[in-house]
Amino acid sequence: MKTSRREGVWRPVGLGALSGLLAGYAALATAELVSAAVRPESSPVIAVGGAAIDRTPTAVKDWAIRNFGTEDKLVLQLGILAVLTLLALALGALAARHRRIGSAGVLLFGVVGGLAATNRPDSTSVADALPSVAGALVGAGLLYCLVGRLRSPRTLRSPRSPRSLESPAHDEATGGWDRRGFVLAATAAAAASTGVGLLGRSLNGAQGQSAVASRDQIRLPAPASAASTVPKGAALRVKGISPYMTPNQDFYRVDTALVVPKVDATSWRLRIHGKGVTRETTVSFADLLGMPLIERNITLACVSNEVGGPYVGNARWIGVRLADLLAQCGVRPPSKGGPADQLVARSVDGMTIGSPVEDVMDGRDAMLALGMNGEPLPFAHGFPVRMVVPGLYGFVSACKWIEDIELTTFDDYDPYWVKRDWAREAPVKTQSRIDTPKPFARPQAGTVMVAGVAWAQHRGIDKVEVRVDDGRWQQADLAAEDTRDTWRQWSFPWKATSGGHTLTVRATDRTGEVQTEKRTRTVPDGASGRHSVVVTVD
Ligand SMILES: Nc1nc2c(c(=O)[nH]1)N[C@H]1C(S)=C(S)[C@@H](COP(=O)(O)O)O[C@H]1N2
Ligand SMILES: [Mo]
Repeated sequence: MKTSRREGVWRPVGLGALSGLLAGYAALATAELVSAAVRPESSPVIAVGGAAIDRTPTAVKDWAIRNFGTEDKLVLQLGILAVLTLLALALGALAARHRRIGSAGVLLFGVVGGLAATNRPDSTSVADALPSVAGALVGAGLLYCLVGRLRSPRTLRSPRSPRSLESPAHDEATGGWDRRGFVLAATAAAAASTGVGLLGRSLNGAQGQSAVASRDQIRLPAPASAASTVPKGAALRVKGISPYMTPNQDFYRVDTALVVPKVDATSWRLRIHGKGVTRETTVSFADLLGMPLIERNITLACVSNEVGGPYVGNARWIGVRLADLLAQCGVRPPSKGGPADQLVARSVDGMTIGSPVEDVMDGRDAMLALGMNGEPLPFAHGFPVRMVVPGLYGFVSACKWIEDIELTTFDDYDPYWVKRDWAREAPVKTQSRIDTPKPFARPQAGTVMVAGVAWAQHRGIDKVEVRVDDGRWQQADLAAEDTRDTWRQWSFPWKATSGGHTLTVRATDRTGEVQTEKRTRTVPDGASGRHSVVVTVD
């Protein structure tokens, strides 16, 4: 009992919690400013968020991608902020009782943030720990000072706290604690933090400006080899169907980057090296622009796409044929005696993506893409350069913000997703989706247009069939084919009778394989099964 009275200095816990909140705010603001001097990705929320993404069990990550989609990162950051808020309140309340321990707790979180930042795959320097550590020092110091203003009358009367008796800050008239001093210090801290935080924000934003300027300056030359002209009949005029070409702003985005990397195209370089590379090469963006460019329509799909899901899109890409560039570096595919069977692409944000060298060099239009639907790549889609390989899921082919290509073997190296339960090799599975009617729609009885898309990149789609309830499979009308690397629209005029009905779709690819009804999860190599939609006909 005695000990607790001696150690436990009474201070208002609520004001302690408020001090904790202010300290947390000051810590994050300081970190934001320091991260502008290091790099934006080193700020604690981003670093902890990134570390969380790296460590999230594959099933949970997949669930997050499915449920929050492109918003998954926003949800994660808000979650981290909510946890930090609670921690700040708790540490502040603790500091009201145990000033040193509470303040030390803030320092501990600085260490956690610093470790997270230096352990990210794209971290190359211990400097990445600086924002977290500096933030924590400021936060801990502020908490210590603020809580110091909260002294109770009981403490004053205690003979064991003679220092408090002498404290000139104490003002008995305000109920025992230095209200004026606290309010002044708290207000000053909040104002200073806001200023520091905003300055950090704007400095971090300015760093992206040279990248934005470099993108604005790019004029994509005419391709040496143009894309197929999309046949007239490739795009159906059915309300509610996905447009044949997916506009950039609607194109799905899946990646681990909490801050979209902003790379300046003028200083960007791509290095090609590794096993069997007889002429190691580094190319600039200008070098690529000077090479013969190909333009191709290619449908890209994500392995995390559920049956019927939205993570698939079709775009017109312009870029350099990867096989030609590799051949210039002396690379031979395994079938021609080359020693490397895996091409590992590495991005500026530390992502690693492995593709079979054989696939990349087998004649398909694998490319280093510089443009998407007539403009330089959007930042979110990999500016300045990304890979695109027809027929393979994005996680084994479509490295965005690429900066390095290493020729190696599947035995020697497991890239990012493979370390997290996903397959080494993953060709796209034959899939089809009903875009309209939407689930639980209530169409009128009569002719209802059922329509959607089907894809089996690099094999091609030969047939799409629709089944109503448990009826027989009926052939849908296929839109004209663009290329076998693109998806194909389909439609089916359904004589709908009133009542509840289930519509199911299946596609057959050009190898003759019918889309399986066997349902599998997305992990490890893509979901299989058939898309169904339940509607009620009025
Ligand atoms: N640097 C980087 N590249 C990446 C990824 C990533 O997380 N980081 N995700 C891959 C995955 S899983 C897919 S499906 C495609 C998605 O490309 P998009 O966002 O342009 O649609 O990018 C691939 N390239
Ligand atoms: Mo993906």
